[in-house]
Amino acid sequence: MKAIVKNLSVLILGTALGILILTGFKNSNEIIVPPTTHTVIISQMKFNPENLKVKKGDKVVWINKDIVPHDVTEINKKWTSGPLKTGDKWSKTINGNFDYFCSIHVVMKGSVTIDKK
Ligand SMILES: [Cu+2]
Repeated sequence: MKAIVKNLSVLILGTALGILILTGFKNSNEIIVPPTTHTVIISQMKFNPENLKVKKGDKVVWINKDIVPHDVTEINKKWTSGPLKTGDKWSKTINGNFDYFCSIHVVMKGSVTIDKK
């Protein structure tokens, strides 16, 4: 009976230590994750994906694969990519949420949101 109690306490202590170590590693990993580059394809008069979730500091590249020019313009026109011809790319580092549209074809809309998870 004493042996069972002893084994049980070793098991519990071991599990607790394991959780601490794993949690520690997880946290240090989150700090050193490098920024990701996300791609939004402009095709058939649409931004794809339309609504993109990123981490703060990530980069987004828009690529125009349509046969007509498009642009990426902040919804209140705070900034714009300027016209992007077929095959043109434009990128931005993301530090806040925004909605955007194409000022040439105003029905084309998209958003970038920082996912705080
Ligand atoms: Cu357009």
